[in-house]
Amino acid sequence: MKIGVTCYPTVGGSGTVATELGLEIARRGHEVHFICYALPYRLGRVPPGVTFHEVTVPTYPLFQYPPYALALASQMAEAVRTHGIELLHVHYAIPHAISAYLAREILGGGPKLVVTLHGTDITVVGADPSFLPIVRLGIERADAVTAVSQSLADETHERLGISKEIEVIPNFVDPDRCDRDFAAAHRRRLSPDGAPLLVHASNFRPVKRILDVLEIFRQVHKCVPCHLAMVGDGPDRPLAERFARDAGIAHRVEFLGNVSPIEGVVGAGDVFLLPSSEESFGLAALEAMACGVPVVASNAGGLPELVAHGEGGFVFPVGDTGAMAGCVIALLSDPRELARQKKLARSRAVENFSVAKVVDRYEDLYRRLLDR
Ligand code: GMT
Repeated sequence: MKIGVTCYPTVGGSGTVATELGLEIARRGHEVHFICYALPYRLGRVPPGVTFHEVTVPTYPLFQYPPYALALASQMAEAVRTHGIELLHVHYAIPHAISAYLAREILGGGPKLVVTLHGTDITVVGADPSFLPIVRLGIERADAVTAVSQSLADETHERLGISKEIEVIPNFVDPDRCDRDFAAAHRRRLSPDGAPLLVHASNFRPVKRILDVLEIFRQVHKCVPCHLAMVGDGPDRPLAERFARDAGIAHRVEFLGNVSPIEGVVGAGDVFLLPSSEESFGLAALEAMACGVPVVASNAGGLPELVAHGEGGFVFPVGDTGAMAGCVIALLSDPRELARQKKLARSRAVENFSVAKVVDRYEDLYRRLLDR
């Protein structure tokens, strides 16, 4: 098969999933073309069978907002024409779904279109009236639409008022990316006194509620001295740094920025915190589980589909920092139970969300569409 993939190339779950999926599809002998405005951060060395097509957007004094969606559509059409791409798989609906639809219109037919919804493309920006009609059109004209959780599929039906079938294909992880020695080296640095280590990783946007992360840590640290590693960056970082200073916990909290590979730091932790108000899936939590780190999370969106309460993780109502802190304290105070939860986290990730199983489902979807 010849597959075109479009995603945001920046650090983030949708770009990670799109890139790892493309790479795995290429490993299975198919031809994969990434069509993006920059080389996806996770691509690294471009392997045989993978081609990168850079989308460039010309500037012009009239363009206060460079028309990226149009440049992308033209580049997609060109790549399809030149390389015989049979299927375009776009990740994150805005603006990729409508660009793919336009590309097919330019060609007068041709490639099958698959749109994978990742979360905020529906729950935050996609539901905004300025985007909703165009997102709805892009979804309705696709040959197949997938969502990373049942919760996101349901929200898409409700918020967009569409009845189109949405196939749920969860995100996935490669458990072999967890390197115990590398994680142990991070742990020695982040917890030189050997105290427990809590970890959070995100883009520090308001939906991640990173002040809740710090509040949970503050409560836990009062009972069980520990450390907190904050991985990632984003708009709420200054607020969080101020909170840590004001709460007198700054000396135990390290803001690390974006790190690569994320599994190094995440895998160094004892517990991973994700108290988000919106979370279609929570890929960072899955990465933690795969490294044997139990997750304490909110029950927002698709998180309860990933984190089974009591089986390598725990979920609580959004904003209930007291319950989340209580859960972490109980875990850290009971080494046998913590060790049991670490094992359960790893096995849940491996059994339900490993790359091989989930990519089979995408490959099967591509075949079904191309055989149609
Ligand atoms: O919109 C974001 O916050 C970023 C977006 C992304 O591109 O990573 O995150 C969403 O997609 C991820 C990959 O499917 C999911 O793991 C995240 O849960 C989802 N974020 C939200 O729903 C807030």
